[in-house]
Amino acid sequence: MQNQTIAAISTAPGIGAISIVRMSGDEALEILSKLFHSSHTNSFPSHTIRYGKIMDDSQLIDEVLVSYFKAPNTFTREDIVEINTHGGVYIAERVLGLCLSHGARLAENGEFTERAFLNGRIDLTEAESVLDLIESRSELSLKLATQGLEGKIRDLTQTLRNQLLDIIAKIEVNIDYPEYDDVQELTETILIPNTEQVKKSIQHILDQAVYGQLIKDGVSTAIVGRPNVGKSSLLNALINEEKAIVTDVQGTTRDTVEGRLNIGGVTLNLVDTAGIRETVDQIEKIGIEKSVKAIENARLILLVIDQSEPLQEDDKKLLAMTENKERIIILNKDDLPKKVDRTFKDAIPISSLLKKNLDRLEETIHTMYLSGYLDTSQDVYLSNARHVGKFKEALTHIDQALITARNHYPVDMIEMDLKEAWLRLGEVMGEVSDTALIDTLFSQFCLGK
Ligand SMILES: Nc1nc2c(ncn2[C@@H]2O[C@H](COP(=O)(O)OP(=O)(O)OP(=O)(O)O)[C@@H](O)[C@H]2O)c(=O)[nH]1
Ligand SMILES: [Mg+2]
Repeated sequence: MQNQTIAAISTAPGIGAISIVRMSGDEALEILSKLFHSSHTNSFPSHTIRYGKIMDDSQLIDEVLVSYFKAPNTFTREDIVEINTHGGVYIAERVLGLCLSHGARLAENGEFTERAFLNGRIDLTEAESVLDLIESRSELSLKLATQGLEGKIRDLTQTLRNQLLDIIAKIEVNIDYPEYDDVQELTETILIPNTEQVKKSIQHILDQAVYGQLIKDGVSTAIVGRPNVGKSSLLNALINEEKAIVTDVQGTTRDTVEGRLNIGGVTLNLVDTAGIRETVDQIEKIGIEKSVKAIENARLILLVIDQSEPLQEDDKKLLAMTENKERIIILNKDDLPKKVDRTFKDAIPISSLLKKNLDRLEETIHTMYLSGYLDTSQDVYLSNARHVGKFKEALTHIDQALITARNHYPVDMIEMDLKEAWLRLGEVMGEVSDTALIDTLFSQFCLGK
């Protein structure tokens, strides 16, 4: 079935220098001809730009530049027309309205990219990388997104699939011509070692993906401690903004306060929490429950201790509560005389008030999550949760295949799991006809993308 021509405003809403109305589909040029008046509309060579006027009957709407890209060398592999209007919400909407009244349909979120995928211009990993590219917030997350865009995730996945296919082919030959191959020998010398090789590669990719996901999603970090130790002061000092209220009243912070910090490519998603202590105050109690939840949900805990006071029961409780988590102990108020009666290994003395020694804290966090791990010029990092999920599923099937092989079950049983693994990896690139999945994925895009 022929696709209807779609249209949307592709630039961000609001006032800007230019806005772009984009159309994709067989009728794009024909629709354009009904609203675009130019001194040479009779010929519009592909991949060129024309100056002209957008007219609604005899009314001039705007002076514009129009680019025309003829299929198939276009983003969607369909004809594409892009009308560059003057920036402004109303003008762009007016031009879009004209496109729609002359036969285009309003595009859905991500529909241009979805067409690029459906028409085979890009695979799913590349389409998802477009989204990651748009959402990237640091140099490193941008690098990861471009890895996907360059097709590196596809190539990596395809290599593994070919290796699996090779093993499957050997099994097929054995099933078809059992007289030529000794099953025992085939299993011992080829199936098990080759499958183990694939397993090792997938395992390595999944180990690396932990860093990829960290870069993409950031480290969820909770700032915790008993009241008045300076948690909110620390949040404010780190993000350089007076975001959380700071007072010398115990129990100032009642609700969690969030902030974001980029430390050399590692994004910290910070949550400042209510000070934890025994209390009868109803509101404070709710805040404290939220703090406990924040501790559970966080990957990294910044446990703040006021080193100008002796250690208190509430401090001890928090030390015990966070013992098994990734944690940095922070000895705050280092500008005051030291009264804390215990030493802590690897604790970092700081002063949130004077912003003293924060660089050491940041260095520690950076080393914890990045140093030595990421080399985007050498390795490909999965950062997309869907890809990681599919790789994990593939690994489960490969493990099962190995168990079957080691137990000397018939080779077609090994093959079943290897095929499943091969299919799961295919799903990474979108080799599925699951339209619900595809629709959900592309709906995350903005309109006009
Ligand atoms: N001298 C000194 N005072 C500090 C420092 N950090 C915070 N304070 C003071 O300690 C008091 C409490 O600070 P907050 O940041 O509100 O403490 P909190 O841990 O968020 O407190 P709650 O929200 O009540 O749990 C304020 O008066 C701050 O100015 C520091 O490094 N040195
Ligand atoms: Mg506070």
